[in-house]
Amino acid sequence: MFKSIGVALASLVFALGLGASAAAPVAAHPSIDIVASNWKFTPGIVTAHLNEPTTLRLTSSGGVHGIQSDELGIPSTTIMPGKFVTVTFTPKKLGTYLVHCAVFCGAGHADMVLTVKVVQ
Ligand SMILES: [Cu+2]
Repeated sequence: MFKSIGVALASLVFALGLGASAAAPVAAHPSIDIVASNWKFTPGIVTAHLNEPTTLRLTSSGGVHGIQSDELGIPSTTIMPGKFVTVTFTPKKLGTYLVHCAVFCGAGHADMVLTVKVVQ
């Protein structure tokens, strides 16, 4: 008796879980997690779609970094260790954009680049 209730509950929770994950892509626009560190972004290359909002969820695993791009419409955003900051932008022009780290972070700062590919 108790066993069958447990199984029924487990299947219900499982079904609800599937329902939620199946609905998520329809409800929200793309979100990409990016980890900044000394001295790179991981992933280093991300893809966004023309005229579609994309959210970047940024955090740092070491050091304070930042991004900013007038061309992509990304406002100046500081990335702090252990915290998440989100920025949403809508690219208006196709192309490959090099977004340099916007906060001086030491020896590798000049080479710290996030590549954003804007595709159709
Ligand atoms: Cu930097």
